[in-house]
Amino acid sequence: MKIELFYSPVTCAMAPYINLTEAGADFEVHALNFRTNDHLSPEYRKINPKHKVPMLLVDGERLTETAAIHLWMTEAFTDAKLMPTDTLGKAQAISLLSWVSGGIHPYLSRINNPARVCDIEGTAKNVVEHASEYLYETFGLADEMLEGIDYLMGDYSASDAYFFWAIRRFTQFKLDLDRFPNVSAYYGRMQTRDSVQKLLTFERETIEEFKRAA
Ligand SMILES: N[C@@H](CCC(=O)N[C@@H](CS)C(=O)NCC(=O)O)C(=O)O
Repeated sequence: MKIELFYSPVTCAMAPYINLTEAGADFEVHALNFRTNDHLSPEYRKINPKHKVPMLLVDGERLTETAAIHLWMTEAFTDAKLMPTDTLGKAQAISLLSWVSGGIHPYLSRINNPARVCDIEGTAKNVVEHASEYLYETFGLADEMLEGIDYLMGDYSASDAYFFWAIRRFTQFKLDLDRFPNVSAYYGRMQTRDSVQKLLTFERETIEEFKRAA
């Protein structure tokens, strides 16, 4: 089976990178440079009209959306135990992935680029404030969920890599993680995983490569 991951540094495409690594999968990475708008190129739009990452090609078949990508990965690499196997447990795992995808990610995106939500002059600050307030509420929920457990589902599972990305973006936007001691400890715990360290090294190398090519 040929697995190709379309990835860009700092983006949520780090989640499938981490989980493919957790699964011991053999995969090829196509790194897109968002700074030079690789994702908006006609070539990439042809293979992914959504012009987003992550995207997988599995034996040439396209798969987009982080939750679906992880559902596929879980079934393709059963030994990796990326989600529980019982029906309810699997649905709860998808629920967590969907929560990050629909309930957290869009608010991080609007802090990253407020004009995408509203480009009326003078509104950017307000967009960022509303998104931040919402994220503080959401991270409060995550903090409660993580009380007394190491990972979102107790043991490590697919959604942890996606939430890890969200926390990283949260800190990159200078939001205050110290308000959430359980999330903060979890963020540190995630960084002790070999898969996360491998991703962070790969990310650094990719950014260096982009700089050299500029
Ligand atoms: N709903 C998608 C969201 C993916 C997404 O928004 N990816 C961002 C990077 S974190 C992206 O590729 N943005 C580029 C663009 O929107 O043009 C998923 O769950 O995978």
